[in-house]
Amino acid sequence: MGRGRADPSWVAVYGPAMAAPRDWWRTAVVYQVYIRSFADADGDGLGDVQGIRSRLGYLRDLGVDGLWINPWYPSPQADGGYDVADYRDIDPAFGTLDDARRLVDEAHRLGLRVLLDVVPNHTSVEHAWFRQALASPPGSPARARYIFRPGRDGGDTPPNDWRSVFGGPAWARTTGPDGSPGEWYLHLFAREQPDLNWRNPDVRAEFEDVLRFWFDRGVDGFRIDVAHGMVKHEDLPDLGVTGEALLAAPEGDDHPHWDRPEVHDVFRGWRRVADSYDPPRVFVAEAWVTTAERLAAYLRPDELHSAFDFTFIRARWDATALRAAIARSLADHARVGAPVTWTLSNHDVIRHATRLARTSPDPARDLHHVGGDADPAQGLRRARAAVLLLLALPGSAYLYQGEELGLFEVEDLPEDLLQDPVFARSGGAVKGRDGCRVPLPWARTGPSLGFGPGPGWLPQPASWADASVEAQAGDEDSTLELYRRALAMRRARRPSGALEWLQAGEGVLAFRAEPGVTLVLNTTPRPVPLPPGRVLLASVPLPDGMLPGDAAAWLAPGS
Ligand code: TEU
Repeated sequence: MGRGRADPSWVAVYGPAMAAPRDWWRTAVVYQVYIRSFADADGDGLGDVQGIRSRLGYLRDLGVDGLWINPWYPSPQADGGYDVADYRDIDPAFGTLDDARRLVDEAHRLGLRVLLDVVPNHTSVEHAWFRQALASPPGSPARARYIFRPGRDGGDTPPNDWRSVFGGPAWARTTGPDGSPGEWYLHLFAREQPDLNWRNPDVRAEFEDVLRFWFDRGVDGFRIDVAHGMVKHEDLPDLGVTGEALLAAPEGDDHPHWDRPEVHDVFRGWRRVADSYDPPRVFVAEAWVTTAERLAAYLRPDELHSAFDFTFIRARWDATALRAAIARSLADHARVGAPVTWTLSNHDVIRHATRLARTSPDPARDLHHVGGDADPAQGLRRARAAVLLLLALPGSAYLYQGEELGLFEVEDLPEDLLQDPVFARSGGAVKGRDGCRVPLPWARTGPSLGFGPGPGWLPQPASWADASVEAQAGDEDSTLELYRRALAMRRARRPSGALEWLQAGEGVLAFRAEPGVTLVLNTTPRPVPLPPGRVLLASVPLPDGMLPGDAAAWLAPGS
């Protein structure tokens, strides 16, 4: 693989808007750009780098501090780009390295930070290392970068009982040049995504170099894919359980492939790389671990800066449960001096306007995109209230593209258009994640509602014309304008310090966060009296002195 060298034309441009403190990430709001579905400049149906460049002004006006871009590297796209063939380039379908340089420079001039997505748990089968491994004999150094093993029972049974997150066994068998069956390789996700061996020094050196390649080009940080899965137990022991149980990491250090203690040393090395830059670069981990305490272990001072807290993705719409989960996350993060990174949605989970619309909510079921009864009006109402909760909390927040438009999960996509490998690997039982990845509607009209000059890679519901940016901009009652007002207010008084819980009635959550905004959230269907204070913002129109059901408000002292 080629080694990246600093390219002087890529020196980061930090304009006056970027003169923020070095710990900007502690209170930042970051907008997730799912590149395939954000904006398509060249009309091939897939979003691209030029598309993102053309919408940077929108992101600045929305009021976010930066963007995280999902993988844009060359990839056969077996898993939406999470199967990377070359970590130091851009897929021609998305653009060129030169386009990326312009994007980073322009974003910085607008005061926006740029985070990329690094995928270290696995590569694509098309990656040069994996091709080399397949072409090399068992026991060779090329195979040692991945996890190859002989099968059991004379070779025909997988080396252990691990299952892929996407369904089916986590092992695929290789075939020799003469067509004879050979060793098996591990893939915790699709078979096109072979797992790397993080006990191999080549792997560690390679990824530190990949980080430098992009940091040298001005990139401000990385989201780390499957940070909790990278290091496996040396002996690859059987799990002894099947199905769903595998997806939930148990508490403790001994799960053979999730949340193992050895991974922390990898991140100490990454932190040293990030800290060698001025300004220092940052990380946000995607780590599905069982408790806030275990998540906080990734955020010790010499490890990662931040990690998504999935509290809201898993929580019920209930003030008591929400309060308990928030308090736990705050306390566990405080112990390591890290801010909490709150989020409501991302490209893997059902859109929260639909999750919150469920009339018989079951967060576990929703995580798997299997559908259920929904009340869209309730969903949108709660989604608008939820973002006021999110943005009132101390710490950082990540928004998923389209949530500012109140978009719903598209649950009726025709099956022949589905691309998520989850659909095929589950034998059609799980519809998969395409429903939250439908291209954004920018305009009321056009073949893809302003996403691009032609149709997008997935069709948008007709109702999205009225949800488009064009339809909502300037309409005071729209969800887009609610987000803009909330983000502008938050920039003026970023909640950072302590949070004080306030007395509130049954089903109501209330707190005051330094430097002084009070949040009141009513999770019941009935109106409740508002506490005293001056209303700064509310998720619905407020009748005199009352907070309606499924609504939230921000208050300041005074009347
Ligand atoms: O996701 C990791 C993960 O375990 C889940 O979010 C999983 O994708 C989901 O529960 C399956 O329904 C990360 C990426 O965010 C995801 O898009 C990738 O598919 C996955 O890693 C593999 O790289």
